[in-house]
Amino acid sequence: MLSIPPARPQFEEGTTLDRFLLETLRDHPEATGHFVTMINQVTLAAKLVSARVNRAGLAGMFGATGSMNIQGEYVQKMDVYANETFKRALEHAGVVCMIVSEEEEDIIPIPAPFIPGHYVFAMDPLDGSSNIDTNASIGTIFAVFRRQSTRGQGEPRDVLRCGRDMIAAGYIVYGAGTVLVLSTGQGVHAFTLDPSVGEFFLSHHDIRLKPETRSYSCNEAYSGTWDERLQTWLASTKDPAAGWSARYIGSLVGDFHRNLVKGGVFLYPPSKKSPSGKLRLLYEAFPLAFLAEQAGGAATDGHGPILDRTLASLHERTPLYIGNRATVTEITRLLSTTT
Ligand code: AHM
Ligand code: MG
Repeated sequence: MLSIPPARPQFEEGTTLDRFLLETLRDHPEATGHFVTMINQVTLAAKLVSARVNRAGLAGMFGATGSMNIQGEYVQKMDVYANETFKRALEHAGVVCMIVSEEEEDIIPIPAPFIPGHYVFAMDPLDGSSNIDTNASIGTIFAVFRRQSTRGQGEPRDVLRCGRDMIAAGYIVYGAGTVLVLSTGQGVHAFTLDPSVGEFFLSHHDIRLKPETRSYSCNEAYSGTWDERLQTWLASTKDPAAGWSARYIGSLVGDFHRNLVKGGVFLYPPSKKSPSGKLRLLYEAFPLAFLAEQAGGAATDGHGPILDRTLASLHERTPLYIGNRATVTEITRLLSTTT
């Protein structure tokens, strides 16, 4: 009798990011070439930034440049390096028509003689950069839209979009290891860089956020100026019987990644210091909300889903409540009740 070998799992150990994309995007041949090229350029930049982050202390890359960005924040040397590296990697590949970066006030057009492509790429090139000098996790966050205009360098309407128009989103966290987390709308998958061969390999397939986990991440020192209903909720987490714990790195990408893997909710409410919230809608809240929803979690601005918002200006800020669905829903319900 013939024995039939067990079916090969679709994604066996050693699946590279490239192979994963080609197999999962097989039904979208029109997108495959350009999209995969764009992600390949993202991974090239990520490897360069990862290598520089690992050597930051030796390469004289700790500390600030002495100048401030358009957000009024001190620019770190690594912010500049990451911004330039991602721009250089993407501009010549013929796949994006424009780039938007936290580090630059205006839309960054694709310079001649390079050819503008199908996609809009919005990024926070180095989130949590104030943590560089401490070796804590930092990261690059990105959102991808398909352009609406049909030719040329792209127009503001290509980026002033509803969050639900995103076709892909992800981040790279530079921590104890370098991990790329990506969604193209078919679940959330993580790829870990093996620095010895310079490849990203699938390490976490179809990550799911549990419906509920009792862990929160926020800058609690600001809670004295939060909405009182939120202060009451926060006080309730101090009941030992409720079983809560707190984890806060102060690096959105690091905190979100931890919560994605272990469970938890991240909050950055409006405070006296940041009345509209601190985080930016386009390249922080939108992409992480895309990932959270794809993983079965939720993300709101305290009133409704982040992804239902439409961007009014490039660097618009928003409050953010993101992570396990039950806690995000509870907080949003509390904030929506009239006092
Ligand atoms: P950045 O994009 O300039 O690094 O600022 C955003 C960072 C987030 O990573 C983090 O969640 C937040 O700022 C921390 O803010 P705070 O120091 O107010 O807690
Ligand atoms: Mg940031």
